[in-house]
Amino acid sequence: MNLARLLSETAARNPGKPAVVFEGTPCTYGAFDREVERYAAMLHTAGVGKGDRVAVQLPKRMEFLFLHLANLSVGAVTLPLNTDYRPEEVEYFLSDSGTSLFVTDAERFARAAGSIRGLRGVRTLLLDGGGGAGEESLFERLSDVPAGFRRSWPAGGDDPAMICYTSGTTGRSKGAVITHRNLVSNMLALHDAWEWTGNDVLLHVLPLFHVHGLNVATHGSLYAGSTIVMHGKFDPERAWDSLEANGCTLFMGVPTIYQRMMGEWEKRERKPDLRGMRIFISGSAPLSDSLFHRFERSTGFRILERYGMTETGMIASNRIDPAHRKAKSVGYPLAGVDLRVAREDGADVRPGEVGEVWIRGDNVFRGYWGMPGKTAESFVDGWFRSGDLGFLDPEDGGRLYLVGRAKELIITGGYNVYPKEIENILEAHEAVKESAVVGLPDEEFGEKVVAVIVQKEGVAPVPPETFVALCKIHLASYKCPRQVFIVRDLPRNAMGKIRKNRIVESLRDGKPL
Ligand code: MLC
Repeated sequence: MNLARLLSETAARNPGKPAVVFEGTPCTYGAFDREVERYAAMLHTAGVGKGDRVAVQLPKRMEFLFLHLANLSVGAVTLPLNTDYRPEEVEYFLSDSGTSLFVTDAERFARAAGSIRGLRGVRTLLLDGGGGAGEESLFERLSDVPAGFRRSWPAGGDDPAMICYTSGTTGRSKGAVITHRNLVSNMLALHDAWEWTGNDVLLHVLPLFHVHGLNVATHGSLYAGSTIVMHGKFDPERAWDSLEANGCTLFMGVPTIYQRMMGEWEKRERKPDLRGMRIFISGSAPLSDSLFHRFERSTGFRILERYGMTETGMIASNRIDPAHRKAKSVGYPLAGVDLRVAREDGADVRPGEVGEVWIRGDNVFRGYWGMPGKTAESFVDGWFRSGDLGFLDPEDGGRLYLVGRAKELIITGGYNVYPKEIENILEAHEAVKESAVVGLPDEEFGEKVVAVIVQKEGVAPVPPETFVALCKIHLASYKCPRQVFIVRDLPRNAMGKIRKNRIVESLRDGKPL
């Protein structure tokens, strides 16, 4: 049960059919599979083998996909990295994971070189030519597959296939170790749930460095033998044009993407012809009922909302029958996924009551890389504690609704951000006494990151922009505060704990803290 092997088998059944059309250039299943093999041979020659971590920080392009599946073919583990990560974030991921090969482009490498060259045991390959200081070039290393080389797919089952870093409650990101079994079981469950076939054409506008764009959209489509029309970057105007021109049947996005698609739809006099379309799927962040209804009123399609997490892959989905898609509900657990709603003491809630969503099944990850303590905290008797609060509707066959979070997580445009990571950066500034980072409701991004800062007494006041600029040095843009407020005090409860709910309410309603 090696994911790359399964995909290679699909490729062998559809050699002449386009697997991916990237920015207008088709790549057939046959050509795709040959490239994966060539990349696998290159990795093998470079000494990359079972269990080795290969970090990939590349713009969205075909090479990303070839390399990822080649890693899995030689038993190595892919660490997909957000292209926006700053050098010190990258350094942490490489050193924490013990990465042996880092593949990136010259531009990113130039920024990060200072931090990365100090890491021992990390070899770097650059996509677009060697670096000034002698880094090797990926393309120069790629050659014809040497005689005698065959992919042997030495990893499978419970062996790791990917390590995906997720933001952490304590400010340190955690690497979720995802196995072949996790990937394959989840892919098969979605294949059935969404009745995916070789006739499907998926418009792909998501980043490849996350579970949504890579595992759900790309693996799923390559397994079904369907065609992916891939855009390098999401643009609402191009997305509608492409859905129509390519007769697409599937689309996947986060709510921010649907929000922007609606804006574009409403501007157009001639609406796109969506005759071929089967399903618009949304995930990674809650879809508001107003957007669900607005989309349906305009396009005639009910968005199918599903629920997942990096640690668990996809958990629940609304049904393929539009009559069984409901606003604000993420549907029913997928085949093979056990789900329960637990009280704080771990007992089941009464039917219909709110509690924490716990998950068990082949889809659930193995643990956090090198963090046995954090892993142990996340599981109870084999159940993964999602941190999401929800309830099952007993009147509607146990349909799942999510209503909030047990932990302080901000989801902005489909990216997860834990406040601690930003607070740590702010509080390292000499003028900052304390800070609180919260998520405020935002029409476009769902939530936006906002910081509230108390300055130390007796130091010259520092303007808010300085703090935004400071964050931008250390953190990817999506984590940086959109607004910074300087206040005299933070509201606290009787225990002295900062009342973040109060901060959110005050800022939202424009009241003083
Ligand atoms: C971009 N920016 C964001 C942001 N995306 N800020 C906050 N939150 C975000 N999500 C920043 C940019 O860096 C830039 O900052 C500014 O906002 C304007 O950028 P933009 O050009 O308007 O943004 P764009 O590049 O178009 O990106 C928007 C987006 C993107 C919605 C297309 O965020 C996106 O692709 N989101 C999908 C994320 C995703 O795939 N999540 C899946 C996680 S997996 P500045 O300062 O530089 O101007 C998962 C499991 C599951 O959660 O169930 O799926």
